[in-house]
Amino acid sequence: MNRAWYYACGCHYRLAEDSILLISGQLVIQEKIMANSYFQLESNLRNLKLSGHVGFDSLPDQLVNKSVQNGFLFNILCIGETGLGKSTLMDSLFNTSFESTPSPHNLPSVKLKAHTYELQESNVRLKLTIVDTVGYGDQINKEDSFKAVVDYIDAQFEAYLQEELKIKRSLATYHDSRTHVCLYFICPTGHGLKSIDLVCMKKLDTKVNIIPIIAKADTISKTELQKFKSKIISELQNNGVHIYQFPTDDESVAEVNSSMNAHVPFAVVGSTDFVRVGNKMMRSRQYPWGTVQVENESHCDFVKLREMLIRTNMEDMREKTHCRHYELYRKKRLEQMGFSDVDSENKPVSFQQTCEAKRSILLQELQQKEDEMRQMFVVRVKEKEAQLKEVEKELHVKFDKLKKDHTEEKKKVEESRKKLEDDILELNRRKMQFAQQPQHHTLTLGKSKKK
Ligand SMILES: Nc1nc2c(ncn2[C@@H]2O[C@H](COP(=O)(O)OP(=O)(O)OP(=O)(O)O)[C@@H](O)[C@H]2O)c(=O)[nH]1
Ligand SMILES: *[C@@H]1O[C@H](CO)[C@@H](O)[C@H](O)[C@H]1NC(C)=O
Ligand SMILES: *[C@@H]1O[C@H](CO)[C@@H](O)[C@H](O)[C@H]1NC(C)=O
Ligand SMILES: *[C@@H]1O[C@H](CO)[C@@H](O)[C@H](O)[C@H]1NC(C)=O
Ligand SMILES: CC(=O)N[C@H]1CO[C@H](CO)[C@@H](O)[C@@H]1O
Ligand SMILES: [Mg+2]
Repeated sequence: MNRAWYYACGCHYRLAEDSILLISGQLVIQEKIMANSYFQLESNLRNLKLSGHVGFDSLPDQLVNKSVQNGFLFNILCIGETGLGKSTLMDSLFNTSFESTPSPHNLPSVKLKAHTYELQESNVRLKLTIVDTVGYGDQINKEDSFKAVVDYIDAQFEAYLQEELKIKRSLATYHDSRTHVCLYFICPTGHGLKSIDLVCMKKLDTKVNIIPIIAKADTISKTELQKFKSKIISELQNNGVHIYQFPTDDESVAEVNSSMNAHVPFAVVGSTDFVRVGNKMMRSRQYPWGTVQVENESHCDFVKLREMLIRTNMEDMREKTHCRHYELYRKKRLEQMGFSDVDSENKPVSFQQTCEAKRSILLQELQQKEDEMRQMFVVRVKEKEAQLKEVEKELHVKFDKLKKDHTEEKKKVEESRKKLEDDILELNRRKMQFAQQPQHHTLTLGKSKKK
C-alpha cells in the first residue's frame, strides 16, 4: 500500500479495505449468497475485468480530502525530571514557542499537566496535546512517582471506553486524549538508567509507545555517548522493558528502519535561541568554546528524532495506540466487568447472552437477599414478641401483687375503721353515762385540781 496515502487517510483506510478490495486495479466483487435457512453467508469470489474507467480509483483521494478536512490529532506525553529540557525540546520539535513556564520542584507529589494547541502546516491542521510531568523525581521517596503517570494514561483510555460504550456515541467529535507517544527523558549522567526510569518504563510499556531519549546530550562527550547508549539498551533489555520499535513491515520505511532502531535512545539537544549561519537562522546553543546546532546531524540526533516521530511514524503510533494499547486496556476492563467472548466451556457467547446470564445471576442474588431479609425479619419479630410476652407476664405478676396488696390494705383499713367506730360508740356511751352522774363529782375534781 502507498505509504503517503496510508498516512493521510488516518484510520479511514481500514473502512475502505473492508468494503471494497482493490487489487492492482482489478475489481473484486463479492457475491454473497444466502446459503440456507440459517442465514449463513457463503462467499464466492470471482475476478472480473473492467472494460472502462469507473472512477472508484479516486477513493484514496476522497479519503485524503476527508481526513484533511477533519484535521488530525496527536498527544505527546513527556516524562522527565524537572528542568531536563522537556519544554525546550517541544519548542524545537515543532519550531514554535509553546510559552510554557518552568515548574516548581518542591511539590509533594507528581502531577500531570496537559495543554492543547492547534497547529497548521500548509492545509493540514493538527490538534496537538502536550502532557508534562510536574515534579517528577523531586520527592525523597520516589516509589510512587510512576503512579500518577499510569493513572493519567488509564484515565484517558477509560474516558474513550466510556464514550464507546454509550448508546449515543459521538466518537467523530470526541476529543481523543489517549496518549500516542511517551518521550522518556533520560538524565545525561553517562552511567546508565536510574531505578525510577526502569520502574516507570516497565509500568508503561504495555500502555503506551515509549521512545527513550537522552536529554541535554551536549553535556556528554562523543565516546561516552556510545557507551551510554549501549548501556541503556542493555539495561532495558535485561529488565524486559519493551520500547517502541519503528515499523519494519512497510517497504517504504524499511530502509530507514534498522538504522533508526539502532540509534535509539536518541541523544537530543534543544534550544530556544537562534544563531545566524550563512543566511539562515539555526536553532543553536552557544558556548564559550563553540556552538551546538540542534538541527545538525553531526552534533546530535535531534533531526533523527523529528524524522521518526513526526515525519515518518506519527500515524503508526496513532494506530498502535488504538489497535494495541487501547485494545489491551479495553479487553482487561470488559473482562473485569464480566464480559467474555467464550463461556466456561470455551463456547462462544454473545454480548446479549452474557448480559442475560449476568441479569439472571443478579436476580438470583436479589432473590436470595430478599429471602434472607424476610427470614431475618421473621426471626426479629419472634424475638420481639417473646420479649413483649415476657414483659406482659411481669406486668401481670406486678398487677396481681398490687391487687393483693391493695385488698390487704383495704381489709386493714376496714378493720381499723371498725375499731374506730367501736371506739366512738364506746366513747359516746361513756359520755352519756357521765352526763347522767351528779354534779359534785366534777366539783370534787375541780377542788382537787386547785390544790
Ligand atoms: N545544556 C542543555 N541545556 C538545555 C537543553 N535543553 C534545555 N536546556 C536548558 O535547561 C533548562 C530547563 O529547560 P526547560 O525546557 O524549561 O526544562 P523542562 O524540563 O521543561 O522543565 P520543567 O518544565 O520546569 O520541568 C533551561 O535553562 C534550558 O535552556 C539542552 O539540550 N542542553
Ligand atoms: C480533493 O481535493 C482536491 C483539492 O481540494 C480536489 O482537487 C479533488 O478533486 C478532491 N478529490 C476528491 C476525490 O474529492
Ligand atoms: C524555524 O522558525 C524560524 C523562525 O522562527 C525560521 O527562521 C527557521 O527556518 C525555522 N526552521 C525550520 C527548520 O523550518
Ligand atoms: C554541521 O556541523 C559540522 C561540524 O560542526 C559542520 O562542519 C557543518 O557545516 C554543519 N552543518 C551545517 C548545515 O551547518
Ligand atoms: C531491524 C529490521 O527489521 N530491519 C529490516 C529493515 O528493512 C529491511 C528491508 O528493507 C529488512 O531486510 C530488515 O530486516
Ligand atoms: Mg517545562
